[in-house]
Amino acid sequence: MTLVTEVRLRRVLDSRGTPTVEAEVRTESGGFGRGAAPSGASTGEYEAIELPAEEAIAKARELAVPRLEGQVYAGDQRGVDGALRSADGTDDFSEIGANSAVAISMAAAKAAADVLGAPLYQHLGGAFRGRNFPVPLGNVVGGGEHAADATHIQEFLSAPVGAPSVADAVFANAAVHAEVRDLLEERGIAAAKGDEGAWAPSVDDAEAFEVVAEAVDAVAAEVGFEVGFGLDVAASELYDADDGVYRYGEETRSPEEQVDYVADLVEEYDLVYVEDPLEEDDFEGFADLTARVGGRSTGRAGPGGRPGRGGGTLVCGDDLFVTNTDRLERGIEAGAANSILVKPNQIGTLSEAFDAIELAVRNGYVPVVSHRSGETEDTTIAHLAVATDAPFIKTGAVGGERTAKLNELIRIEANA
Ligand code: 2PG
Ligand code: MG
Repeated sequence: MTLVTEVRLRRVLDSRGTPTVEAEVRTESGGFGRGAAPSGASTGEYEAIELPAEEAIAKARELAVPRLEGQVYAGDQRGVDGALRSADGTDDFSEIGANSAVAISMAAAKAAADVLGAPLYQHLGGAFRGRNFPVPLGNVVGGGEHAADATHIQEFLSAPVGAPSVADAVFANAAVHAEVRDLLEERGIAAAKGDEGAWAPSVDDAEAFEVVAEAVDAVAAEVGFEVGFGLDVAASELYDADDGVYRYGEETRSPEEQVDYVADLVEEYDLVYVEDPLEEDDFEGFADLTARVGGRSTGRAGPGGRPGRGGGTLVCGDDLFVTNTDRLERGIEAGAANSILVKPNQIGTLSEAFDAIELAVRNGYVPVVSHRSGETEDTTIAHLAVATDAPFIKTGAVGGERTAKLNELIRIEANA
């Protein structure tokens, strides 16, 4: 029934106005699915390779489509993803492009769900999923590679860990975003928005901490549940490998100082979450920081007692792990981090993103499903988070390509 009969590929726009790959998959029984690849700006060195959209499409048409049409079943996700792997023939999808691969992988999953007449999360996760929803981490202030002349730390994330529902959490993040705007205005600071819709004021990181701390406290008092905050330091972008230091403008920090700095921030602001606090090759530094803050006792209550929602600070590897099970295994051995960011396009297929999540959960690492800074209206990651019971999702706070995912979560929760 789900035999793939047609795979179409085209260029569409992403949220930065850059061409990206969109795939459509049709099946024998009339099933239809469409998926579009996101794209990073602060990409990890070890990510699967994104090719220019036109090239990725040409290569996928030549090498992958003939191995899919009439050959594989959309309902057999591993079959589809295995065909993509063998069509490509490299470790990093440099032949057909991880952007073509992930678009096709997601489109096939949606086509299979269409044949079933079931929501995507149910097809991916099974009949018993759909009861737990991720806490959305909402980017409210940011800089780094996502905005010029703004903070050095890439993302300040609102984390409504006490929200009774995903809808409450989504609205709390939007309220923090609005509160930040008001607080900046009071301080006479003008702010444009960065790539993910976060405010990108020309302030130093210390001032951003003040503003975000005040904003989350104000919103927590208003909504009556705990709203914490977290960071994506995106430290690989700050790291100067020649000199072995992290550069915050004029200021520099040695790797040891960087660990101290982040540990102090965690204590001072009771941070829920810290992503990429160190550069992508520093497994040891990650292990040091995790030993210091990963098991902190915060007295934070986790709704439903779900792992990762209560207790210590999450130290999350994004560029460190790149959704890659080999790198995650290395991290597990080293005790580096206690959480992994999961971005399907970093590895190229949904099957491998699932594998990373399963390996993480088996080893007590908290998976955080994530968008990219360049996004489309595609909502697959919302379903992926529900399908895998992921305790967190990072997908922005405002902006159409972000609200596409957030509103999808609200719908899934309402219909579950
Ligand atoms: C990150 C992501 C998403 P980018 O670093 O986590 O926020 O950014 O997609 O630019 O890598
Ligand atoms: Mg990151």
